Amino acid sequence: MNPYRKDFPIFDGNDVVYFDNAATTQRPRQVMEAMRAFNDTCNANPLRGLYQWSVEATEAYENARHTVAEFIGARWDCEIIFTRNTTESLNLVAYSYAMSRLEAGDEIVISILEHHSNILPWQMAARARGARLVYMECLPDGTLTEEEIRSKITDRAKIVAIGQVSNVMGVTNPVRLIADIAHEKGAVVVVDGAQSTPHMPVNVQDLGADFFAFSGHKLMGPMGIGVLYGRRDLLEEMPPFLTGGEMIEYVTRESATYAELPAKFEAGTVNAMGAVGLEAAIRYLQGVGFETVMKTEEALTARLIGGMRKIPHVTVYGQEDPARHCGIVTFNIEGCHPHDVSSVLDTERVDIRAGHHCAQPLMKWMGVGSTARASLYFYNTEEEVDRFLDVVSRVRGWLGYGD
Ligand code: C6P
Repeated sequence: MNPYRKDFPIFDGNDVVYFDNAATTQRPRQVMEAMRAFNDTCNANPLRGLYQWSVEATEAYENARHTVAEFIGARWDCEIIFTRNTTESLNLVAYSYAMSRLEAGDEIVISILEHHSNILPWQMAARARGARLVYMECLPDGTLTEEEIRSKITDRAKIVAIGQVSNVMGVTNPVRLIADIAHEKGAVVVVDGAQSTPHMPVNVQDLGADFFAFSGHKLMGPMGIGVLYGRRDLLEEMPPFLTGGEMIEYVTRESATYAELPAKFEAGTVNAMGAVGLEAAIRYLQGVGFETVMKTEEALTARLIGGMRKIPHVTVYGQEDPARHCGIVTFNIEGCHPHDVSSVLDTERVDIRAGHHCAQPLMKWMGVGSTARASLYFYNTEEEVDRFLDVVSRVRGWLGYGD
């Protein structure tokens, strides 16, 4: 039995197979306990009050920032901006950095593998500034080649925005190589770490990321807390994204000066309890250890993909090597709409995602309208994989096919 399962109350007393971890992960007791402790001992508006509860709430919030900074290898705590999620983090960069820096004719380079959250903010900025959005195309298995990367990142590139792990293919992109090439051309590098941070050690400096975004809820933290890492010198020069309370230094009737980092980018009352929950999730993940996370996921993914390959009429997308899936297995069953596949699986309490996975340009490139997707985490088990395979092997029968 998986030794971590007992930490997750949601798995108690039911036999749900939860394979939608790329959408959101389950939370261990320890995360809820940390949030409860905040709630029960020092809940007050942080960064404002001069009384004890507010001071303690501020301390808890800033400790969480420090933990996040260490977790992803930031040099300074003030390089960590708390947001709602990856989507908001990427929008912050687009609205603040791109909108203030881009000029007509500049290029923003992204890849065809991107999630809508790493496409739409750049479409918006490109449209507003007269810049061009350029796509790096991948091979059929989701790989970006060095040749393709070099051919698309030219002297005109000012921003290169890349997902570290694709939420559809599960492939890990060569972020360091992309960053080196982008920096040679004078572009900044924005990394969407939504699908990588929960599964592998991340160091923003080793990656060469100028900005790095991720969401708490995908690594066992609460929903509504996310992170933007930004290089200090860049953040210092950028205009605020949202304005209002707590992000100011001084306000007159007509104008305002802004607070120093990170407050400049955290307008309004912050999600301190969410940050505390995220910190607890990071501590929990560190307790499990990435070696265990990766080894467990790799073994489960190999079992799952190996089983899928034996089932007739099933197409698995992405790389041959299960180790290169980051626990994400996207598939289709011939003749069956992915929504039907998901509904049939649901009747057996097997939870997967079906649809376009917020990656419609990639779906179009793959030549499909939608797919089904199973996504694993280290708390899943071999028994669950076997149950999933058993149900998948019976889907066509359920839907009326004879074979
Ligand atoms: N992908 C999935 O099922 P938010 O919603 O802001 O926390 O994360 C957005 C996001 C950004 N980039 C990538 C690569 C992602 O996978 C996601 C979220 C979920 O695949 C929900 S669509």
